[in-house]
Amino acid sequence: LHELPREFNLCTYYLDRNLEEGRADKVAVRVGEEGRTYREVHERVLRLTAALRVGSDAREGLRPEERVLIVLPDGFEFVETWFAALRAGGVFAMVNPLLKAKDYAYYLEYTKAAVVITHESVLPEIAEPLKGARFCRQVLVVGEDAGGFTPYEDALGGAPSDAAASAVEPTGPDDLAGWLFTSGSTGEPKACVHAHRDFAYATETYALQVAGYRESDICLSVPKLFFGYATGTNLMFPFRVGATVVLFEGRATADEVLDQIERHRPTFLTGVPTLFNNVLRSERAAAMDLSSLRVALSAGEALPPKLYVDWKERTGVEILDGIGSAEMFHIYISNKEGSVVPGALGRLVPGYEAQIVDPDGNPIEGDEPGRLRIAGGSTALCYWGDKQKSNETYQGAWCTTADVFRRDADGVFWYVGRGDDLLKVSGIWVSPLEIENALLGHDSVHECCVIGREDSDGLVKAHAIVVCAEGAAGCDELGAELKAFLKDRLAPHKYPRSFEWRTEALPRNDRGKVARKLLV
Ligand code: 3SK
Repeated sequence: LHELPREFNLCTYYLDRNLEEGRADKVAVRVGEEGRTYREVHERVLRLTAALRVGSDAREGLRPEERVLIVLPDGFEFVETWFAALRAGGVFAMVNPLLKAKDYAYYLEYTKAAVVITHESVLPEIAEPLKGARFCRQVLVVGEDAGGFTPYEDALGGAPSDAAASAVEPTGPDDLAGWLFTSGSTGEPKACVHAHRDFAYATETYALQVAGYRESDICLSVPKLFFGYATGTNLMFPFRVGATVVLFEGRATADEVLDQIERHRPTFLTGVPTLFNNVLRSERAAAMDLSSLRVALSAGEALPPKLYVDWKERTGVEILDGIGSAEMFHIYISNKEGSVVPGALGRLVPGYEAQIVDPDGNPIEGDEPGRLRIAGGSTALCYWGDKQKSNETYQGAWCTTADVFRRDADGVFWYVGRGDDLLKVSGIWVSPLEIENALLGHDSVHECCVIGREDSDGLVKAHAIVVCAEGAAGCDELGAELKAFLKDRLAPHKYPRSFEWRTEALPRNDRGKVARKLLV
């Protein structure tokens, strides 16, 4: 990555560049039937920047380095808010608009956000916490009924129009730009604190050199923009190359995603394994034209190899599975078009280094599994307000993850599992993921999750929670059939000793990952 200039702001880097490079009249964002050009998005971002700076109700506006809490569904306003916060020198923090009052009370206190931008649909949960928010000076609400707070459109309409009010704050590459939340396996969510340069680094490496975004792309995402994975793939990366972004409100069911594909003919799909699975099993998708797709990305949880193969057979498109994290902002190990290894996570993204280490932190030789440590120019500075966790995770340029990997002789990384999910069976470490992938090879299994459960002798054994495919039913006979099926595929200590049948989808968190904590 070239040296960044002394003055560097992500709003200029992602948005203004499109005007400078002749794309002002190109559609930047589509929501339903409406499309807005880069010029139109830019114009509204300037007005919002000015509005944030002046403040409302005679209260002081946003100052550089203060947090702007974004609690919005996907739509034009999310994009505008994200850019305006940065342009004014603020720090974005994004949370799910479907949370409960107690969650918002936590985020308001933890971020000490000076500005909150939300939507009328969130008011039933966020209104009370906002009244008690000690640090918040400005609340803008998108929608018809602002519930006594400032209507978003009024703030834009009343913003000063002089150039100084909407000028880009002359931040530097190392100034703070955004917080990305990580839920971790225990405790309250914590924010990984990132500077402007971190986001540009991952864009120039992963987005341009691995995912391969193009100006002609039309991008659609299953995860919502508040999740860093999608903020990258469906906002930052497409804007970097002047592509078009499609956004929609509401849940990304298979049907909704197929509607969006039919209407917008996307070339670039950001997905998660469950969605690929649900689309493949949908009768509607079987009869649909999916030929607009050029690239599909997967992250967030492991992509079963069978799913990769079935999807490729059906669409002709390879899914580029990768692993990323809020700590590193985005994906640092990924498959690449033309060299995908089904079941593996691929190779290091250019610009990143990795070590696989033993429990004492010493690098492991050969292809033995161990904890992954990663270094690269997008590493967060710290976890906000948690020195101990920061010290445990960030050591100089290195970020130690909770993920266990092995690297084969070709430099390909294989995910073994999260350190805290691995099971010790008969004294040997067992990866639940390996068992899950084997189970998914059976036609009767739609979804599954393997956890450790003590048997009557108090010994930990693999226990499988299975959601059956349509037409199959969980029963002792199916359990016996699955055990027989796995015997040819797994070592004897690995296959599940017990099964539990579910008729409903497995519980997932708001990023689409199976909520294992709720199953153990
Ligand atoms: O947390 C994740 O799974 C993730 C994946 C890809 C990019 C970014 C993130 C946070």
